[in-house]
Amino acid sequence: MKLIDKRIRNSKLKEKIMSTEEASNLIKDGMVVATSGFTPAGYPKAIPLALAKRVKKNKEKLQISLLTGASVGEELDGALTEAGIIARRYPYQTNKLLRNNINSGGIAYADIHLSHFAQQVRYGFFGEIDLAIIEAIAIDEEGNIIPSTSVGVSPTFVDSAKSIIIEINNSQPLELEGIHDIYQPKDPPNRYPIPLIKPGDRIGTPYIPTDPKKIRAIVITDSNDQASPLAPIDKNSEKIASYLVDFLKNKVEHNGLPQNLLPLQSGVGSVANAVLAGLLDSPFESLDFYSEVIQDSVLDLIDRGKIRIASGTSLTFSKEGQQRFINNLEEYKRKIILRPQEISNNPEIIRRLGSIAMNTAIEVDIYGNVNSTNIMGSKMMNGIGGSGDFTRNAYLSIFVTPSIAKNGDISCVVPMVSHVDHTEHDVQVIVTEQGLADLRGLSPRERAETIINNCTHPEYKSKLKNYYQRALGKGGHIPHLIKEALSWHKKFLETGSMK
Ligand code: 0RQ
Repeated sequence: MKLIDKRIRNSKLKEKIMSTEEASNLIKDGMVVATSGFTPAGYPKAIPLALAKRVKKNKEKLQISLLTGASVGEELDGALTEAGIIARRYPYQTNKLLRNNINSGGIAYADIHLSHFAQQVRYGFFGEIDLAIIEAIAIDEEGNIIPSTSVGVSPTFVDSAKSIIIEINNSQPLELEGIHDIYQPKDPPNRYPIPLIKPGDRIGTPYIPTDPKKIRAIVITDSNDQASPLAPIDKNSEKIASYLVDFLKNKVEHNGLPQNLLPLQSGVGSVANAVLAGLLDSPFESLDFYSEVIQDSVLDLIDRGKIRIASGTSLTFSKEGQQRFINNLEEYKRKIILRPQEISNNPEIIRRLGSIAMNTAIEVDIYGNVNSTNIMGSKMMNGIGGSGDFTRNAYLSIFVTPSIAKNGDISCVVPMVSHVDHTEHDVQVIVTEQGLADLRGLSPRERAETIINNCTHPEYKSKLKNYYQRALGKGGHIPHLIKEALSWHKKFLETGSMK
């Protein structure tokens, strides 16, 4: 069989094949455009590049609202930002140029919990979706889309959009077929419980149900997902990982946590990666992952025979990870399931499974509030992503962060965070390279003492103790000297150091 017949199995749909330039002409000024893609995996690449090139060349005025699953690659967020095409952006991003435009007010960005996004699209919160652009490995006989390395919000975009463009990406292996499990809940008042009881349950279809009449164009492409380079694991990340593994071991021995723990969720980044690496040499076996992003460290754990099942919404590998995954795809496919982010991050399911959530903070305060998004309370970094979905609903909600940033000029433990994403009500454990604070059941005053004693850097410990002692003199359930609490950040902004 010819490759094209394997990739497009509905012969009538082959008539829709066109060049990327022609397909990009379907995108018009003012449109709401929704694309596949989650943490640079499975996003369309050729059409956005063609669009950006044309707009720049012709100096066209063309601006769109861009909706995706989460962050996407340079070819989409980078190229469209550079060409001035993005007017509005939802729900998460990690692109430097885009971030700068958001922070200067040039692009309107709303940072949204990833589990909420699909239903908010269906509820019409972002207006009608004019066009969905979806990367696929194939289209089946009925015209259904078989997605590539991520699912994200694609099923909802395909349902809601007036028209669909498909990028068939020949560099994404056809053998991915069967890894996906697509299920969409009905909307209130007709919503039923989601029938997923165990992380490995399959409850949907291996393709995105698609109305073939809406498919306006198909383009054939051949380029890899932008790989995320993995930072080497540093000493501090190793320390954080070892405190965390010891804590979990202790909970298994003394607090009835099962031997194979509970389904794990881990954020992205180097500390998160180190924590998963810490599990490699831990005594835990038969681990389940119910997370959003599946990174290289999950492949390590699978290879070591530590993982029973890993469920997520995207495959976010380094260059070597991509190759390793492809070389042993049939084996990995037995252990990995990709779901819509509405299911991978679903509060109902996370509460049911009793996940152990591990995410990274920018800063934490002495009472346990966490800032994950806004540097110095004001400059957007990436977004809340899925951290809130898991943190609010997990069995155990853990945040990790180095105790200092910017060569020690910033303490990541402060009296009051400059922006709150996760409140004191949601956060149960904080870990830095200095130690671990177990906040479960503690009053705010007990939390402050534990966090200051266990997690702060020696350079800042006496300063924080001094603040807390004087705040105690003022009394209150959460003792604070409000003006002084806020002046920590002010001092950094004015002098370049919190010291
Ligand atoms: O600055 O970029 O100028 O070097 O913040 O910090 O240490 O590189 O950390 O890459 O692990 O990201 C929270 C942003 C951490 C990420 C965050 C500065 C620091 C550096 C980045 P530079 P690092 P990481 C799963 C769950 C929210 C979404 C989430 C994130 C930059 O983990 O986006 O969890 N999380 N999703 O120097 C000022 C401080 C600072 C600081 C660090 N206290 N004050 N600047 N920095 N601490 C994924 C998804 O949901 C898709």
